[in-house]
Amino acid sequence: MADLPSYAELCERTDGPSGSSWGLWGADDALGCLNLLTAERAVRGAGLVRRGRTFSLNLDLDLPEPPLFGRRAHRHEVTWLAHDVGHDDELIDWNPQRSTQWDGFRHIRSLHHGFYNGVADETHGVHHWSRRGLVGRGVLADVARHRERLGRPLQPGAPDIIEPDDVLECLVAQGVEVEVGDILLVRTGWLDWYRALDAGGRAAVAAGNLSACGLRNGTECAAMLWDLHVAAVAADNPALEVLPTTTGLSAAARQALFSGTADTPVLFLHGNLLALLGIPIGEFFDLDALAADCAADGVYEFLFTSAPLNLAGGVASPPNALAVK
Ligand code: UVW
Repeated sequence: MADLPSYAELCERTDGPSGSSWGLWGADDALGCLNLLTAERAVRGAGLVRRGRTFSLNLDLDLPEPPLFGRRAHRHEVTWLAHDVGHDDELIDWNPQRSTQWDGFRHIRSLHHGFYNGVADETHGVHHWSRRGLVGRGVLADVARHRERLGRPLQPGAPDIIEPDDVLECLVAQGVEVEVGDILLVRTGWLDWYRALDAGGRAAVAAGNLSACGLRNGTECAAMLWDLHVAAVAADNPALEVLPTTTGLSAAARQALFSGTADTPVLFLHGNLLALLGIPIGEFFDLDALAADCAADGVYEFLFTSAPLNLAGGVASPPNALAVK
């Protein structure tokens, strides 16, 4: 896919929604940019393993606690098997989006055009991703460290916007380039900040109208990510994008959003990435140990693997993600 169109070209198309990649991988495609994870790119990723140092990128399933966005806290019950020979597990009321997650293409649609690629809602599901498996080259953009070094530290608990240039300049400062089909991991420092909160602080985060630093909403970061031709993007914060998602919008744009006249992607990065471009979004990825290692050895590229759940029709999944250096 050396000839992938630019985001500007996608905006000019008339044979599908403007700013969409619909049809690029076929009319019935449910993988989106995961199509970029070719066998060659898996080999490229595997070639980056030098020390065998492995980083699990999954949070404890019980975090955040309390859950955010009004999601329910599951119960984990360990039951006894007959004759007390051992145990089974039961997860009751478990929401795969409580903790570290991939948002699948059923999560957010374009109100005007529908779900990714214009295929029926029910044909999507994380089972497609599970059967493919995600293996390739991962790249970390440690924007939190970068901004700190610049003397402009991000404010994790505030609607502090990360601009496309913050990400691009961070990559340059780290001396690493994103290649076509990479999985880009963006560290905002939100999780590090959240972990330092006591129970009262965590309850306040869950109770309020959540504010969190993140990528600029709307189309600018979508354009940047598409033009890098990433296979997927993930961050250590609650939504990848800044929260509230209305941050920085004009009064007219807010009115358009709430009256339903504006389409979701125009205002909401989720809408652009999931519904229009087919770029999976990862949230609550635990990047702190990986980032410390990258800062220590100056190597920001690694083998990335992820095995989502084989959940037919699933909206989201824990990534079961690893980075190996
Ligand atoms: C938002 O959509 C803001 O977050 P999530 O993907 O967790 O639902």
